[in-house]
Amino acid sequence: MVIEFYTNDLSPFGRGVWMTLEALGLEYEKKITWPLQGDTKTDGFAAINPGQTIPAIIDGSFKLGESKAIACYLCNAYGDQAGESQLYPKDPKKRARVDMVLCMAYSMKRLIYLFLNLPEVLIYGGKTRTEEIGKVHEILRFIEMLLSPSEYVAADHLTIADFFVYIYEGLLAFADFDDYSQYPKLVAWKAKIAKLPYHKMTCEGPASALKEYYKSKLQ
Ligand SMILES: N[C@@H](CCC(=O)N[C@@H](CS)C(=O)NCC(=O)O)C(=O)O
Repeated sequence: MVIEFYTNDLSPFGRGVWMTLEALGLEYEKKITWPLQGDTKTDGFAAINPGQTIPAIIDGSFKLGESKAIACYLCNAYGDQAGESQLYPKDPKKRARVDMVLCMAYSMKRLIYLFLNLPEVLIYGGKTRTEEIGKVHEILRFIEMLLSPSEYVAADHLTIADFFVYIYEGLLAFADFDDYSQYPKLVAWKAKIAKLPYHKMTCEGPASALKEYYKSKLQ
């Protein structure tokens, strides 16, 4: 069965699901959806995701929204058959660690959005909030700490938590942030994620397209 995947390539949240679909080798059909053009505000879309945001999926008769819930569901439903059960480990303690980092990823995203002044810049134009740079370093210090006991953010192997943390942290490139001298583990981890076979498609092109758009809207 082909999974219907409501997203657009620029959505960081959608890209976390996109990486998961690719990591699991699932068949999916992208249904390109533009929130700013009102695509998520229709009754039809609300029936798929009452939260009226992308990403969302339809898998057979099952409809689901919220990027992290979708990534967890895909692993639960298809991880074993894909031979990728470690992406969202079943062991309660290992899984709890992935869940913890997924929850924390939301706070990271919030502070990175604060610094980049998103989504305001994209919608109305505006400036990067450079005065919030201290918050950025707090996040980077935190990721470095997550990477201290293990090579990945939530385990000693790749999990879906890596996808979301990687995508959110990568948004800092919009502001040409490159002050990574205090974060060697983070730099090594990013290089490993960048070698994933689906990285180019799900991360490189989409992130640089959104960066270009962000920069075009800066005032
Ligand atoms: N917590 C949600 C956030 C999703 C989200 O904000 N998506 C944006 C696009 S990148 C959206 O659909 N915004 C439309 C809106 O907020 O009305 C998730 O992780 O799925």
